[in-house]
Amino acid sequence: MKTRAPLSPLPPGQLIRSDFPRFGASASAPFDIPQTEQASLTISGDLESFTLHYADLAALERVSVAADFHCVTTWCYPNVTWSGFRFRDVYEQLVKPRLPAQMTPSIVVLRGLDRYKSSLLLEDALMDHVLIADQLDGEALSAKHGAPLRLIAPAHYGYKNIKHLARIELWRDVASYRPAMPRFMEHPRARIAYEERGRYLPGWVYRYLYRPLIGFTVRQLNP
Ligand SMILES: Nc1nc2c(c(=O)[nH]1)N[C@H]1C(S)=C(S)[C@@H](COP(=O)(O)O)O[C@H]1N2
Ligand SMILES: [Mo]
Repeated sequence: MKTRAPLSPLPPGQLIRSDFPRFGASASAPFDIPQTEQASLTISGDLESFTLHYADLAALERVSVAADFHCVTTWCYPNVTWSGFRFRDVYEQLVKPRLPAQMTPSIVVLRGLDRYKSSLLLEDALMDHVLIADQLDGEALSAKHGAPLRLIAPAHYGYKNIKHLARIELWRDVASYRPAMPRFMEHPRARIAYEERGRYLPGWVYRYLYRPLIGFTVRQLNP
């Protein structure tokens, strides 16, 4: 296996893995994965819903981002290159013109085809390196890692990096989002640099809660 070195110094509490496993909560739910060119995103929330097609995204500038991938359970897979379209470009060029007057969203809710969801503050989603990606290390995104489209937010823990992205909701009020997981497990921001692993408890406490779950989850999802 190719050896990989992290691009940035390891953030607090993270440990390098030599493989990039499929990881997450809901990978066993059956769902169909469309071909990339057939992919679409439903845009909804405090606006009249509409659909973006892959061709709408493909008309935007293509950008690549290389970053270390960090799961909140403390594993890190170094130096992954994603390619796709900036969330900011999608928002500014394709979504903003369709927002009702006076509507300023504060939160973005992201949903996958497997019914997994999470949220980002709009200001975090508009950061430079946040992508709607369709490629990983120069190849079309695999089913394992989130085909056909995946949100990539490299400054945020893996659980904000929604695979199989199907729907983007924009809400005025952050209270419009209710986490699927118990609230203490989902931080509204989840910035890696600040070890925002979850709500209520200090970041380092979660290291010890989550580490024992890694082996089991990896075995279950990577037979
Ligand atoms: N749709 C969907 N996205 C998801 C998850 C999931 O279960 N479903 N798990 C999240 C978690 S906790 C992590 S660490 C990363 C794992 O990405 P990977 O499977 O490509 O390693 O995906 C995130 N995005
Ligand atoms: Mo994760």
